[in-house]
Amino acid sequence: MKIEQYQIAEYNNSLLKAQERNYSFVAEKVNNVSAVLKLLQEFQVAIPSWALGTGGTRFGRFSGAGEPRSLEEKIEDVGMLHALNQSSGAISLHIPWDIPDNAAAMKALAAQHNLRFDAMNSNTFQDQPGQAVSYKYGSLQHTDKAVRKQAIEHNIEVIKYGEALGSDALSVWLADGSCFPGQLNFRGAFQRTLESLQEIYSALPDHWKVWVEYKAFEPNFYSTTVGDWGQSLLFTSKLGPKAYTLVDLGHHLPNANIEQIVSLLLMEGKLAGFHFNDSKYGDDDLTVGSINPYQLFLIFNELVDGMNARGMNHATDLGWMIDASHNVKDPLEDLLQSVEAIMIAYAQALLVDTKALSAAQQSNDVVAAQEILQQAYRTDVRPLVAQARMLAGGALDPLGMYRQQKVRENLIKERGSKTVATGL
Ligand code: PSV
Ligand code: MN
Ligand code: MN
Repeated sequence: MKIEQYQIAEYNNSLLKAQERNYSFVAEKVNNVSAVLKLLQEFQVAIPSWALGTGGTRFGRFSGAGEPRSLEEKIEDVGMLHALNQSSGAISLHIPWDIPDNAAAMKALAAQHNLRFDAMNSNTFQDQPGQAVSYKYGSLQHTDKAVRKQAIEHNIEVIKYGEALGSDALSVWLADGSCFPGQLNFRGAFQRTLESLQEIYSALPDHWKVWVEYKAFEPNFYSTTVGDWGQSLLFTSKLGPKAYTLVDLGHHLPNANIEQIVSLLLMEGKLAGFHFNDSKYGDDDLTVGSINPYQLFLIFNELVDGMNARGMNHATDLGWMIDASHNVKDPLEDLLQSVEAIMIAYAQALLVDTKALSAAQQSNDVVAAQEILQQAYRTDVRPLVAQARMLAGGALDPLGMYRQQKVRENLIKERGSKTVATGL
């Protein structure tokens, strides 16, 4: 299923009048609107290969129909999303869920769809068939050297796959931890994990980075060895300049002030980037912006402010990725919604009057500071985002066009109704 440029142009024509009206209404209130449009067009969010199929819960998985049966089909799905929104120009692979057997061919296929390969994700949280030793009691932290060695070698293998694909980052999330008090010596687990990470670090090619993702709980429910940003920062500081801390929005304890964490990691030059999702209770992996869009805006506000202060390129200097998966939605529709929510939050953050905010902060005008942020947040920036997308060659309303083109129905015809994509 491919969406052609002429179809997008035709679709946009049907919406153009309304778009022009809505766009001019918001554009006249924005200073330097062309700079905002340019930043929006440059911003790209990577799609995880494991989010293209229906996600499971630990109680069951209700597979959707027309799911991608191979990595090729996953790349095609992301290519289709990118054609629609022009903001999903990268794919992130999880090994061994999506092993690129023929890396050159995969790279060529991705390039045909204007996609690049984002960070590579290793998996030492599941045992694979034929594996010599088990990760039941952890991987890089394990008390048995043979398990640690197996996990280190797996990560090095993932780097090799990534090199062949043109990726430049390894993303490590560890399920390591403990389920009961007394099960683990915390310092011992930390030291062993650090030594293992150091071996992986020393296998990184020159221009590569390693991202250490933290998570408060699950699957371990008493302690997690990389449990919060402090522990991740401790690892990444000890590892060296190629190591950064990855923030997954769903990996905090309830009500954590994620925007403050982001601000300080950025200040220290240790922020790797994001796994975007949303949550109400835990690592819910819900659609970005579906539960707490104000928090997402506040995070982007810190990002824009912090990245500008450090002279960073918004589009390329951090890793932007979605990490969500759904049991009840069409995964492609869900991804379109997530990317849209990210673009909206980013656009709102670009509208913040930073000079006025800084003055309000300086004079402790609390009310003015709040008003300035909310003024940006309460602006309906959707026509701005749509305008940027149309200028880049995308559809004014990607989800609307997806439905109009009956993409899912066509994928079911092509692939069948009983397909199950690899992933969790
Ligand atoms: C773990 O909850 C996580 O967020 C990590 O990023 C994994 O790689 C991913 O989810 C797998 O779904
Ligand atoms: Mn994640
Ligand atoms: Mn997660």
